[in-house]
Amino acid sequence: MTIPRGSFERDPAEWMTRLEAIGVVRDTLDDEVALIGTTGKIGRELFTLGHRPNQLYVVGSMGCASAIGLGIHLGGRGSRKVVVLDGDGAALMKMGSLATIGQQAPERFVHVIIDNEAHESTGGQATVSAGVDFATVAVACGYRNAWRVDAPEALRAAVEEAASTRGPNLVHVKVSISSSADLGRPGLTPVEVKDQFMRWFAD
Ligand SMILES: Cc1ncc(C[n+]2csc(CCOP(=O)(O)OP(=O)(O)O)c2C)c(N)n1
Repeated sequence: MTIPRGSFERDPAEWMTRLEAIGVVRDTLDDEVALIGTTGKIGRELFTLGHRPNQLYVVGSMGCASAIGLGIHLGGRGSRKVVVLDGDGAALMKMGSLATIGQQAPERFVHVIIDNEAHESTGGQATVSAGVDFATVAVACGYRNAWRVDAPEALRAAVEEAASTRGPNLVHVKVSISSSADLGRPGLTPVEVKDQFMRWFAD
């Protein structure tokens, strides 16, 4: 079994914001990568950073982003990479998906868990993620590599390597509990986003 890499070094007061983490992941990847944002403010922040046809926002179905990402990977004919932006609450809600992903072993799959130790989107209720080592869970489930990071440079390096190394791979990143008071929502309907994404994916 692979040994997860990295550790959380910083004081939680120094953790980057979720928006910053999403921006780092998005900027590290090219727009040939399918980028799936989980339910709540992760998807909304991803949209706010700039909509692209390769971005899919999972509205409502909390916990399902990684399973949807796996399905997209399995359905893909080409060599497209799939990167899932998950939340700690969402990942915990459907932790069984890690076992399915490990078993299915999608090779171009990167699972990023953006962990603020809370359900921030719905009021900041605490999750139990402070006591959960997602990187160890992932490799125990069959992921090929996993990283723990809590700084922007380390996140960039981990995502770069995770996206260019045979997967499935997981990056667990710690972020602060914060968001903008006037955060927008996708200006396209979920069906419009899905149709656009499917056309892009089929190209
Ligand atoms: C099954 C289900 N339960 C609850 C919700 C409401 N809900 C939407 S986002 C969210 C919080 C998600 O928390 P997390 O994944 O940790 O992401 P964060 O909001 O902290 O970025 C909740 C509870 C939902 N959409 N679906």
